[in-house]
Amino acid sequence: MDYIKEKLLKKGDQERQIVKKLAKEYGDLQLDTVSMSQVLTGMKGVTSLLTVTSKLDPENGIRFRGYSIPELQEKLPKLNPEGEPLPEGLFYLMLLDELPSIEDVQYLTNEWTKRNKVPGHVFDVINALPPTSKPMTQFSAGIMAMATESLFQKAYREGVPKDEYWVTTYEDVMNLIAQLPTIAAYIYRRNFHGGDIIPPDPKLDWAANFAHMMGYDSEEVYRLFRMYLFLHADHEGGNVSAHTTHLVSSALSNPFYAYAAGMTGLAGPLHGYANQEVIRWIKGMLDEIGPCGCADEEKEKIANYVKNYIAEGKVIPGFGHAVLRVTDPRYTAQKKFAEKYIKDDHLIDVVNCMYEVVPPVLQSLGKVKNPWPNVDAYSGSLLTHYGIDEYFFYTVMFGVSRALGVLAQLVWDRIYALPIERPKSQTLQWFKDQAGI
Ligand code: NMX
Ligand code: MLT
Repeated sequence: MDYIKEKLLKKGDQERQIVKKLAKEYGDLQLDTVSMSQVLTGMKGVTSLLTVTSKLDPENGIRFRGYSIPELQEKLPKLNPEGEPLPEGLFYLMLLDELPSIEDVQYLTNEWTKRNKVPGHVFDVINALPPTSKPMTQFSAGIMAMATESLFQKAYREGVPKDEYWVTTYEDVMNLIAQLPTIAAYIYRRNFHGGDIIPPDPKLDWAANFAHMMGYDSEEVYRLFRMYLFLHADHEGGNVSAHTTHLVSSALSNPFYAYAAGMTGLAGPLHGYANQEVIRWIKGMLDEIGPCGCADEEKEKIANYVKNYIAEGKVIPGFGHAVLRVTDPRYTAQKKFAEKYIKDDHLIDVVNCMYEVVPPVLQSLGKVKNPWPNVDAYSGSLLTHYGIDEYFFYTVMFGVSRALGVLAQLVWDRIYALPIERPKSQTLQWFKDQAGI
């Protein structure tokens, strides 16, 4: 057994007992109340999930196992003291609740390199889709096709005891994370570079290898990918991709099914699709108003464009959030990255200008709970700066990253032996009866 599994076994035994005790001895404890408006506006703020990997505070943003983004940028192992932490380190932290050493991170890099060979039929499934199909369609289909390899599914059919489900879940999770960059890069090269596929380089870390397989081999892009894959990795349990993955796997569907389902949720325009939509939206605006700086008359042009867009019943991608009530710290981290490494970039200037223009317009509507930018407002402009301007692909990159958090959590779902998730629904008559109307 590898040492990560040994640690999980030890920690998992203790925590499983705690979860069992809480459910049994404290089962009647009231944790929250639910209002009519919460049920009818997407269950916002209703505590109903157990997620250990990260926690989101509306005012302070995400903390991964208690650590903020700036703290982790300092504390997680890096290859170069000036660079960005390796996402492997964040996975280790989320999975084990321990800050990793550089050796721990290297262990994961090596494991993922060993496990990164994608079965041939996965590419056949992707190739069966027309190249015009959306990258996220290809990505989720590819992940579904990987389910043939599920060790969890096999073990379940063979009747392994429930307390051991997590062992093969961990194996599936490690294989899935190892292979996602290869699948994503394959889709990228198939769609945008005539199918000229680049094999992985065993000397590179997980993020750099992804950049390499996409065709970008510079320290600058490696650094950007390490940051990108770190920042998008997790956002507690209630976001659509995390919650879907958790829900589907609660039926003991294998991790490949569960993650493919999560990815179909990530593909929605109110969730991860915004990652790509921001750049399409800005380009559309610039086509209409022309190249612009951030002088007063240019800000006015942007504001008018924003207002007209909203008047058509559409949302401004990259702004707003279901939980956050401040500028997303993931946005701030990317802005700092741009300030440190990038000079004179028109698209980034426009993104910075939007920060001044969009929130007051959204505030003026009187209904938007959070007018501030989210993670998606910045990422596309950084990728575009380094030449990765095929914005239709960005949500796939988000999907590679999101695996780190939600799949670490999935291992814990099985360690805790969480049961099938099955909330109660009611009819409209029932809601009317409650209101007495
Ligand atoms: N532009 C225009 N209107 C907005 C925006 C926005 N960016 N954000 C919220 N609103 C509207 C929203 O559509 C709703 O209108 P109505 O009552 O007419 O249906 C109203 O404001 C209240 O919505 P909120 O309660 O503030 O937001 P909610 O929690 O429902 O939704 C988002 C959160 C993130 C879905 C929403 O802010 C949005 O659509 N943002 C743009 C899309 C986006 O950037 N999504 C990415 C989120 C992060 N991620 O990566 O997943
Ligand atoms: C995410 O990263 O999942 C998004 O910010 C959406 C969310 O947290 O609801």
